[in-house]
Amino acid sequence: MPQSTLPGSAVTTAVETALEACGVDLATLGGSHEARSCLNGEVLVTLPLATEADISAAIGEAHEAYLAWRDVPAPVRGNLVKRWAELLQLHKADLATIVTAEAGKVTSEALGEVQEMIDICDFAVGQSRQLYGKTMPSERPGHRLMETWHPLGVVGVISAFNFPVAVYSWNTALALICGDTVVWKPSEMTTLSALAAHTLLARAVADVGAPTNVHKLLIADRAGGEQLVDDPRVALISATGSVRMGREVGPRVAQRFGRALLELGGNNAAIVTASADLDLALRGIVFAAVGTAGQRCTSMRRLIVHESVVGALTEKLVAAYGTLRIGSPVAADTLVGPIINKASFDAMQAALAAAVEQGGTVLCGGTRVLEDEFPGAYYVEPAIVSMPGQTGIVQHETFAPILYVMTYTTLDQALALQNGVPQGLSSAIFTNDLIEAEHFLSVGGSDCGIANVNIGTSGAEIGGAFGGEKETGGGRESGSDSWKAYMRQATNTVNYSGLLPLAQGVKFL
Ligand code: UN1
Repeated sequence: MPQSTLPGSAVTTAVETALEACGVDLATLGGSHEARSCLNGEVLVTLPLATEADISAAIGEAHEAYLAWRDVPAPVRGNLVKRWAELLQLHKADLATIVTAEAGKVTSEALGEVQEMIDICDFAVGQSRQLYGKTMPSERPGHRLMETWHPLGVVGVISAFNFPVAVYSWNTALALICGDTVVWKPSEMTTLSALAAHTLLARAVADVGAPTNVHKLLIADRAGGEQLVDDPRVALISATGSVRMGREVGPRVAQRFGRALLELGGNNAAIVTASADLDLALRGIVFAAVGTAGQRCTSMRRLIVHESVVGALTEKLVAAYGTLRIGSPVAADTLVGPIINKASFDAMQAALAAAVEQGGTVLCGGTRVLEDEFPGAYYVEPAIVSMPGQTGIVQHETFAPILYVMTYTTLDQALALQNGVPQGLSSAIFTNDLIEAEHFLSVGGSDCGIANVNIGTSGAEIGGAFGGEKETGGGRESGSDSWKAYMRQATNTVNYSGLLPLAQGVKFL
């Protein structure tokens, strides 16, 4: 159901007001980079692009700052993140306005994204008092064996357009409390969201008196990203994006023996069993498949349904898709905003054509709407496609709202389909059968980094570790003990015996 009440160039005014509220001085902007709104395709603001020399200088300054910051006690470092959270809370609506304008998220999801930043800051502040190392019993008398965790250095963060600020904040909040400094290259499609989040952090830095350069923002193109990846002064590259991007970043960082934390593509599925509560499943599926216009890493792309309920469920789904309000993400009742750009739209159309060619049937959606009103923006009806099997296009992550539906007879078949793709980020099962649920979570069940029961594939809380296996890249960010990725571990043996017994009973001298 397309809606045509879009704000037009009022978007630009709203973004300028929000940027100023966050502390950005608009007079200092201007340059060759055009920050656009995907709501209408308009240029919002222009920004200067960092040159090779700027990038090198930024990394150098961040490294200098690291040498001072690592000596600040971790709980004191936590004060910086605590202040950042306060400013994010104060400017939650401003930052959400900019996220909506650039990435097209509906207001509730944009506010949720900023809330996710505040949540990880809270988590990181607590973590700043819990950078625990273990003490182990030594095999030698009069010896102490223990481990300590030390800051790592400069962390390079490369982030994607779909979560323009939250995923970056997972990395930054933890890196800062761990004693690292951060150089951030955001997506070129969401540079204003980045500028606002960075400015709020710069204000927090000033407020608590932390070193100015603990955090640097690079508005840079692809070559700038490559420079960051290749610079040996950057200890860890944490990159979110496509598998194609990860295939380049991983080996380049490994080549110089740097560390990489990769969060790449997903091809997330839900299994719906015969015992599932179909109304609950319906809501979980629609949010996961359609939320953020199908542009989350965790978006549901495949539905594996027991043959006995597939008819009833697809009927409900097609009916629900028919009521989705598509249009201005700032209108209170909109659920589906625009997708990011023409390339995404073209990829979606190509995927739908391939699916039909491979025997699929489009049950609903796939059409562009509001084209006359907004020729420079891409509003699409989310699509559901019934597929006879899982070869071809279903193996690929298309970053757009397409849900492929397949059927199964036995749970083993369902699990084989669930795991039978190259990616391994998120997964779900809808069931009221304890045995099915436990099978899904067991070692022979889902092979993904995230496996949920009676919840969709997206919308994870920050408290758990976030990331996935196989082509998703293996990295873990956000909660649990992900902080360890941002530190180096040292093992210490202290001998207070006055003798020199050797381990493993070795006799020497
Ligand atoms: C992403 O899409 O890269 O679980 C991150 C979710 C969000 C984070 C998604 N909390 O959907």
